[in-house]
Amino acid sequence: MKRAISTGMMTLLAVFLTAFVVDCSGGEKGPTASAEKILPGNEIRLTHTVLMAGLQNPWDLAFTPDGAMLFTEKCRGLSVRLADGTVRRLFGTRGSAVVADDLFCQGQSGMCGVAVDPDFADNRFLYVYMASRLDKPSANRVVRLVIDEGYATVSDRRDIVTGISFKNSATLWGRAGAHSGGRLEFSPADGFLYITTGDNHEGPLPQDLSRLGGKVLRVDRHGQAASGNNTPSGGDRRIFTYGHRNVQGIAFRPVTGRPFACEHGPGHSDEVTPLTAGGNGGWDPQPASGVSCAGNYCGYTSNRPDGAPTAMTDLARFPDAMRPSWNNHGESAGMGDCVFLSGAHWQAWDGRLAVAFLRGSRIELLQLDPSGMTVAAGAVAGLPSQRMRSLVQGRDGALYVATDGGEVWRIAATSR
Ligand SMILES: [Ca+2]
Repeated sequence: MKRAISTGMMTLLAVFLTAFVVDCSGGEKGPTASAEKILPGNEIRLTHTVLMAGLQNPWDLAFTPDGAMLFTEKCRGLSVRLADGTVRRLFGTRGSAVVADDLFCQGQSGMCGVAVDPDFADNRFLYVYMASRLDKPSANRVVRLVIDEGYATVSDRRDIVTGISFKNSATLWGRAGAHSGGRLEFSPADGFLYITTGDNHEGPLPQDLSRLGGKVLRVDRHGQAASGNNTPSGGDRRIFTYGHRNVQGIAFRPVTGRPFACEHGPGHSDEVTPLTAGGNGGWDPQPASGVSCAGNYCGYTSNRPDGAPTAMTDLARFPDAMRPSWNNHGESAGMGDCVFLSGAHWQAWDGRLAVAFLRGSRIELLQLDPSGMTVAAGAVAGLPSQRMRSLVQGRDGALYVATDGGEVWRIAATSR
């Protein structure tokens, strides 16, 4: 199932954008919105291959140095696809080499992120983010596993971060299991594991520094707080950034190594944000004094007496909040995962941030200035319209995509 996409189809579509956050609150003004710019049109030939199909809600992908592809399915668990196409179920529900009795699947939660240790060749460590009944009440956790040389099974389970906030009951705002975050990525720059979490539809959670929801966590391979997190005084030292809604992707900019969070918005904004250790993302869905919100959660209404929508980055409440690089104000396209394209084979796209959308069913490419602000953006044309869940650049330099429709794609740039 391979086909070349014609050169003409791969031109980038012009889109509108503003480069800086516009303060939706009507309070303090953020940086001035820039004139929209258009990503310079350039034609890159891509080859789109459907590598796998028929999966059940594939959620994340990760590659080992020797070319095996690990993938998760939300309600089944972790599997591996070897270079010769052999697929083995490793860890999860019945039928896996190792059954995880505590794993459960509910709403947006289940077996989510997967990551490969930077020293995998020596230690064979893998990591998954999963909903577990071992916590009371149930919660998300990060589990480390050792995979054997033959990619047949896993062993030596060690749960390195437990008690990551989980929504255990349905509310007016959505089902149980909502807003769990779930991405795992090791930074190639600092070697630490970054874990993204979500706000669980709980108003106080993102700004609560004693709990792990609505955060980006940064830990070592044993789950201990990384050095340099700069967590505000009194907070859980594993917290790298806080004040997030539901971070679905984290990507590390080539050369600088700076982490960027890609965050699912509440109906009016998705956001991409360059992160700073100890930074506040500015999401605070708890009601202000005199404001009432169902379930004490103002994420879809207003947390302000003047009725303005709760801002993804509330510069009125938090003037020092981290500024987003990109915000699609007028649309919530359901931002998913993101990754920087890297390598000369990507031609003009080298160094751009690829962002996947769920409801938007597309990949957007962002061009950033040296400070990390988006100066131009455009959608990749010519791809099938599917909800895109995971974006990973493989060790072969190609872009791999997992879709909610159950497919894994390989997208490669071909020479002109
Ligand atoms: Ca924000």
